Amino acid sequence: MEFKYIIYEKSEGIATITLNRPEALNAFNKEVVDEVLHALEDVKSDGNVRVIVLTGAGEKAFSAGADIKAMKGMNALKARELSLMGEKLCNAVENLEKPVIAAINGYALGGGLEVVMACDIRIASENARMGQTEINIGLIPGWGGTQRLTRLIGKTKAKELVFTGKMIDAKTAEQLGLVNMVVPADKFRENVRQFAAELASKAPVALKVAKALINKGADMSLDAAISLEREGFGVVASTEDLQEGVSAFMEKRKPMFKGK
Ligand code: CO8
Repeated sequence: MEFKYIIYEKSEGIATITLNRPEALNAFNKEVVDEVLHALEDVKSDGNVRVIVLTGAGEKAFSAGADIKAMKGMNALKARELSLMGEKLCNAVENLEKPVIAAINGYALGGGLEVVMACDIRIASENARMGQTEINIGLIPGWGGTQRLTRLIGKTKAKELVFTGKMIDAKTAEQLGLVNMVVPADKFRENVRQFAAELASKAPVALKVAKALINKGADMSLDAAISLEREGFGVVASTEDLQEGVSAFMEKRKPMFKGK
């Protein structure tokens, strides 16, 4: 597929998907969502890809959310369609069996923040600004924001952000536990690359099972989730990569994991 609204690159086990509609601050329309979903399908079937970085083109925005201009005259059916579209995207990111890093290079607002929250790791540039700003245009988050935000930072702060629609800076987002780390703007791409490379060097099956356990287990009873962990542990323990990890430890060398 020819991509028009994203840049899709793969190198050294890292696939980078760059939202590329800077004239609209990388706002999501149907075409952007379709292209990201296509790239995620490719990532799924490419055994060489170990980790995905999702980011925005330009210095200004990761994404300013769903395309507001496409909402003019929107009826209930169209709104439902738009909501489903974002839900599909967020679920595809969350359920992908490889880690996804959100590299937040600027604004992540509305649907932009909702996509960020579906990622596994969030790295923000110091000049990033985040918010569930939908209330300012008379809307609510419709791509899982009320739920994922609450699960990430708790009801108290989630209500404050959703009710006021205010933007917060990267440091505040880090203090709230919304992002993993904040890095200087001039070292942003380099730091994201280093973090991605670190994840790409880990055992893929272990990463895949750990991601599924943390995501699924968070919505289960502790007892059921721990049982699930036991089963997952059994699967990971049966991989060739575990034997490689043990051998590498004993031979005092770096392990070379193959995802088997
Ligand atoms: N959609 C479409 N175009 C956008 C969007 C957007 N979300 N955000 C910015 N743009 C466009 C602007 O219209 C402008 O284009 P033009 O030059 O043609 O007028 C261009 O991008 C640059 O933007 P600004 O001139 O506004 O840049 P500023 O630096 O002055 O301001 C802001 C930057 C503060 C980020 C400002 O653009 C802004 O507030 N944007 C809107 C952010 C927002 O509210 N996002 C939430 C959207 S709603 C949503 O995501 C809901 C998801 C769930 C949907 C469920 C469906 C029912």
